[in-house]
Amino acid sequence: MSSTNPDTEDEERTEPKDADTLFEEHEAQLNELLADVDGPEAPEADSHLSGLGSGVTRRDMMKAGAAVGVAGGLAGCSGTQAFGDANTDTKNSGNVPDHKVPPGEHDEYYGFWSGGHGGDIRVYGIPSMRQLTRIPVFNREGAKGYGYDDGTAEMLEEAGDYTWGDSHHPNLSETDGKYDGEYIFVNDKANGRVARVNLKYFQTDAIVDIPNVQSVHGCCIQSPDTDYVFANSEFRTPIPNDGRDVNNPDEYVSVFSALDPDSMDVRWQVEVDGQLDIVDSDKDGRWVLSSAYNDEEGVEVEEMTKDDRDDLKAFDVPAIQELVDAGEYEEVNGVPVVDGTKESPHNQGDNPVVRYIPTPKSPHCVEVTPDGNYAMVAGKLSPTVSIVDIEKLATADDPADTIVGQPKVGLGPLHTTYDDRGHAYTSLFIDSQVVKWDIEEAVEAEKGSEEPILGKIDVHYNPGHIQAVQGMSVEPAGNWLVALNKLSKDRFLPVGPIYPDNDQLIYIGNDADDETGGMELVADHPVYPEPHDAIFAHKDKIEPAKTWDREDYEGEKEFVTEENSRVERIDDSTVEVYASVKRSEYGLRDFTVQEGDEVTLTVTNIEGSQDIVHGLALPEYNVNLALAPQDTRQVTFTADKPGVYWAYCTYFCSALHLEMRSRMIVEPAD
Ligand code: RUQ
Ligand code: CUA
Repeated sequence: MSSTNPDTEDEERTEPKDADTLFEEHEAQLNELLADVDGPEAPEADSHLSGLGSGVTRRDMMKAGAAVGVAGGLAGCSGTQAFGDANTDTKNSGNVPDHKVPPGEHDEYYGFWSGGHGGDIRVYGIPSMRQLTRIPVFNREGAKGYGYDDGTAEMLEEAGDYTWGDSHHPNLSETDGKYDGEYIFVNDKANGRVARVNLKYFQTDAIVDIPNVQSVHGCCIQSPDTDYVFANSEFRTPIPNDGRDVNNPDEYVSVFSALDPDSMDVRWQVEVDGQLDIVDSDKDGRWVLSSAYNDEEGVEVEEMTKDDRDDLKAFDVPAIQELVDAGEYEEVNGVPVVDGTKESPHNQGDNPVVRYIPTPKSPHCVEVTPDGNYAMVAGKLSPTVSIVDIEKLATADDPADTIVGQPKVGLGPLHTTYDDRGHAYTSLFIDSQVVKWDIEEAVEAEKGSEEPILGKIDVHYNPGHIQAVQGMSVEPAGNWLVALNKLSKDRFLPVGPIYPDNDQLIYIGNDADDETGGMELVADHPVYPEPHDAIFAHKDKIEPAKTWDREDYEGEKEFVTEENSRVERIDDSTVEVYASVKRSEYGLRDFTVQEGDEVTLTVTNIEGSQDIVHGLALPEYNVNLALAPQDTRQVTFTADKPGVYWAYCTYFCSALHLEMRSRMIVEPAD
């Protein structure tokens, strides 16, 4: 480990390490961490990667894939023979409904994927896995004019004016624990923000930059009625992070934030000991649980992974709300911050507001079962999943007693999802598998038992999140599951050194007494980097608008008709231009402004027909509006370059689309 710390920098600079050395070092580091992990037997290698030679297990593939790539073995080979029989891992029992949706027909479910450091949300149909659209959130997006009109540009500006974000966890709003189709809430890991997407228009309508927080990782809504949105700060920092305590990591903190879903204001925060990672809510609005992988409060990887246990934090939300109402907090950067550390007076006695529950080892996820009885915390560096009995949170004397089961599932367990028949499915990052297990059996079995395991299926490769249809709501559908695999290695035509991920569709509607427990892999889907999580809802739960409803912006923006298209000079240097748009003309065939004018363009698509979208682009002025039927957008810019500028339509809207233009004439100042 190198460090910029001067007293550790006396190592002499030598030749760069070769690929094999780097690979061996990573392997050694992981092996050391896993040294006392008594995991289940390593699964066999995948036949696709048979070029690796015998003796290489699936578990080694995280490593082997990298080494082979460097050696040119797989990445460089031509033809497909080297991969063996490409279909060996796709068995078909004949009991799997067709995942291909015929032309003209619709999918049964919506899937909302986070876009990772692309910053967007992607919308897919399930089971076809066809991409239906993308919703820009933290990113600017030319195709939807997002970040270019005044409304979205100001929203992004007020939320910190970053040009990107890292979206990880999309959450659908709920009523009675069921998806109500109103909103998606999603985190920005990069800049400590949370955004709201309005599902009437599939459009981001709010972004909040959370004070006292550098990175938001875990993000969830409160079940059953979305009374709060919760956000975990993953990176510990001083608060306020204004230069104090920079060299004093003991003083850094993580906070748990509660947001109002309507105003998107931060209502309160709770400071904790240790760290916070992923979060999920119980099903009746009392407990919210956050996992942690760095309760060591380390700043370097060796420190972060030192201990065998990290504490799951269970927040008693109504009790915390009472403290806030009673003024029991300190205000930091305008936000009430409640002391939730172990030493806090609020955590003494029989009813601590934050319970600290030790879970093994550097765990990652926490996911609550559809019936609300349990929360699963997967071990990551432990081969187990810890089952927390949510009812016991209020009563157990020893927090450790809330863990009522701990099946041994495999190596690198990360995330868990659920069907409608009492089964849990956990992704195994290191083993590159999905494991299916029985929840009640796991509660009854000895801790560390493999008995509750019903089957495992190979995935390709290294799954992070897995998600089953509606598995996070009270209405799991129990038919389709997607494994969001981080690496695709040999699965697709090579596209250069940044590979697509591989989202694999698995049918889970059958229970069978076989190797996979009835799970069947049905399709591979390359995905653009890098989704982290997804959430799926039945199509009947989402009711998007087909055209804009002008009442939704009445009083804010004028609905510009053909008749009132006009140029209004406000003063010497300010001009307002109003134009309607329809096939195939703008309400103004040209408009003239003076060099140096500040111009505000207000444009309305007056059409009522669905799917007739127009654009308004102004070359060299960075103007790019997308106008759905009945929508109005505004853009403000300074006309600082004299000349003729052809405003044109960006959406191919009619046979006269190319002719659909207007001229902006900027007369030179004399
Ligand atoms: S992450 S692979 Cu949810 Cu950001 Cu787990
Ligand atoms: Cu309007 Cu093309």
